[in-house]
Amino acid sequence: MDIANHISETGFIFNNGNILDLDINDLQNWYEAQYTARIQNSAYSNELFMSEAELLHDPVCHQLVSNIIDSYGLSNKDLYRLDKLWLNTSNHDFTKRTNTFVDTHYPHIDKTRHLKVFVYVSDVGPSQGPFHIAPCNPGRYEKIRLRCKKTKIGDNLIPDISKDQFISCHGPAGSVIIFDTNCPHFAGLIDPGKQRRVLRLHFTSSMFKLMYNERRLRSLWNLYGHLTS
Ligand SMILES: O=C(O)CCC(=O)C(=O)O
Ligand SMILES: [Fe+2]
Repeated sequence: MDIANHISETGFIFNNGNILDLDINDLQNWYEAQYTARIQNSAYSNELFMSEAELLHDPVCHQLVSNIIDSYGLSNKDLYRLDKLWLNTSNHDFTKRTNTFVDTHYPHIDKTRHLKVFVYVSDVGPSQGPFHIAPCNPGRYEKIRLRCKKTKIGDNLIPDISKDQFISCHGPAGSVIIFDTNCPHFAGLIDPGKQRRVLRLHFTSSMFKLMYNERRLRSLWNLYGHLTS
């Protein structure tokens, strides 16, 4: 599949099901162990940032990320380069939080553009806050994004888009979503008592015209870059 072409036309891919043939039990155990052990020390309330060292040296992490990159052809230096990996657990209370720069539960584009890959680690039904996206040519929103101010709250919200343009991506653990953050998207609401676990990978691109941590990109590239080509 030519991922760059596909993304530039419709902005996203949703593979409902365990497309990467992951051992879901292993994945969930690994996720839980990482998350439980370290979330207290995380700078973020519901997510854990995997460091460059972990991406380079944790064997489970490495195998998983390699599998994703390889399966989708995400190792073309001129197109996409791995930047970050997050473990994200959202729940109902988190939905009610305030005072964030972007409320992810409203249709928005991201101020910092990425290609994001979500791998659902838990089953995500309609009541577990499925990711929603309005398919589009991501170029369409680039002007709007470039007008956004880093410090201004809400200027990346896209309010004038009807809810029925959004696709609700619900699916079992292992389902994969890949999207350009220039397509309007939002996180669905989570019912009380339910949680949603997602692995989130961020890829940068020279097309996105941004400053990145070149040193980190380079070391990750050295490990993951050769995979598909
Ligand atoms: O968690 C979600 O479903 C969406 C989060 C979001 O807006 C993002 O990752 O850019
Ligand atoms: Fe977003």
